[in-house]
Amino acid sequence: MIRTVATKPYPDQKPGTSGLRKKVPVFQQEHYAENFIQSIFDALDGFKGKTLVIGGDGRFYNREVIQKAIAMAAANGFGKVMVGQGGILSTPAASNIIRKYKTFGGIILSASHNPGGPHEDFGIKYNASNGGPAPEKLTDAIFARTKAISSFKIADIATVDIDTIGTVEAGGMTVEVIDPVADYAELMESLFDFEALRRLFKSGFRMRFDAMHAVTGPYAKEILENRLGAPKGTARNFIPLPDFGGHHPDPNLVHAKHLYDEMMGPDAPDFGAASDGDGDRNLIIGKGIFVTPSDSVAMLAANAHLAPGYKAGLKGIARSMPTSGAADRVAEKLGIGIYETPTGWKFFGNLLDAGMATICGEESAGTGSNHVREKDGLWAVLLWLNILAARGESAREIVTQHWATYGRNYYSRHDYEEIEIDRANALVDELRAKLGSLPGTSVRGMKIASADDFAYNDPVDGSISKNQGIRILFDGGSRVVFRLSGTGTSGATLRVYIERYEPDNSRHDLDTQQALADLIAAADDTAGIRAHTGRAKPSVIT
Ligand code: VG1
Ligand code: CO
Repeated sequence: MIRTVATKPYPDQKPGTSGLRKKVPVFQQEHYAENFIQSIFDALDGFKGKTLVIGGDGRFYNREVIQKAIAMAAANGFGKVMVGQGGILSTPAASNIIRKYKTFGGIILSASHNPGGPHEDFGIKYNASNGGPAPEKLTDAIFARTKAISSFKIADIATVDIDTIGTVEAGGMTVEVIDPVADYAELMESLFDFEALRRLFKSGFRMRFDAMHAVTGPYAKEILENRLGAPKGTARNFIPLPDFGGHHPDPNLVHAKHLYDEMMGPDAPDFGAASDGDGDRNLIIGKGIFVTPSDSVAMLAANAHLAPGYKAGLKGIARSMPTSGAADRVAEKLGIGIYETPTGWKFFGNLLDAGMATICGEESAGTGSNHVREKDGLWAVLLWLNILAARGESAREIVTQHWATYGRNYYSRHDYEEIEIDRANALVDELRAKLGSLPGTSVRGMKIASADDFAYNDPVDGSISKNQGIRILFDGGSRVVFRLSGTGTSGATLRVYIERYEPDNSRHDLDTQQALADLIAAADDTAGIRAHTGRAKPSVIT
């Protein structure tokens, strides 16, 4: 039986950088999840009888919302849902399933790298039939709907067994529970030289992959250990836990410090990597050398042709605006297009669909390609491995040679987390108001060449996205970028992105923070970070 349940809107269901993210207790309010899911369905057209993919990163409240989503999909007229066994689907795996089985779209339950548990974060995002995050037009429509919603539809069905692979009927709809790993592993096998990788591990190559008790555990175990023959224990923390073992599943130098320390230590393995809550981010650390995500995009693009899936070369490279310009130099050398988009993977979708870009990346540890429409943590790790195997060199050699060829973009991001929303807005408003007066003036002896608030004009559909981050560009190409996070769940997070290009090969081994010290000071002078936030230093430096 289908019930129509009366409800009242919640005013705060605005999808951020990737979907709606809130604390679990917020999601547990009566009809909160139902309202948002119904708003997604109401914003969509033409899905009657079609297939919806549902999965999540296994965090607390995942199973409950999956049951709601199944019952609501049935009531709203979907013909079928495909659910990852145990409710598990990494974000890139979900994207692949949507594309491979030509489904209508998918609902992914995740708050990515944010912590999980009864008092931590939860999230819902919708991906369209191309497998990518809902474009802005759709998220705007969903948000508009959340403000007007007055009822939702749900089928009265018993709890569906999502732990047994197979097909059942529920509320007049087919529910297929699928192996979350198989299709993804097959896709990876089609892109990379698994034979060469098997030989690499057989030769004694040692690696650590830290799944951080999040969704990539089963994927890494199957691909690295079972299919590629890496020794047992290569994948660590590989069992997804609802609270990620009490840690932030954020593969950065703060939350994956243990991996960093191991990779810098005397008995470091050859290669270290980690992924985040939903499996779309990657951390790459070679023996004794950390690879910044911005550099990683550039290095993967420069070497991608060594992997079978990319041997024909790249069509173009796309990077988010705050990501360093290292990839631009590679694109220039390859003679291919380079595109600068706002933060968030949804902006890459059109470029990938139009065949204008093959590899995309963000400074926030997201890298991916046209194989799916999401960033893909394990994909980046496997491409690195393929390049290491093909070149027969260490990560350190590859990185330092890259800098010698292209120069080095020193890069760092400073995050000021959980600051008061009013104070964060005041900082941005003040900065925005003086943008016009900055060009031509000097800070710390550096002349400002231009200052603006980034607007993106999508070359494919002509849509314009404004206010995507304040950029201050100095003579010589150094820059500082300011923007407020769209994924946080408490207070505001100010992100300050700092970049300086160093062509001189003899100056490529400086400490990053020291190399950027004058720009860091200039950022504070210009934006009054300390005065506005009341913080003497950032909460996280990457
Ligand atoms: C952050 C990152 C952004 C990334 C987004 C989603 O957004 O900066 O690059 O696309 O997270 O990543 P924000 O608005 O907080 O800066 V994930 O791994 O959360 O899907
Ligand atoms: Co993520």
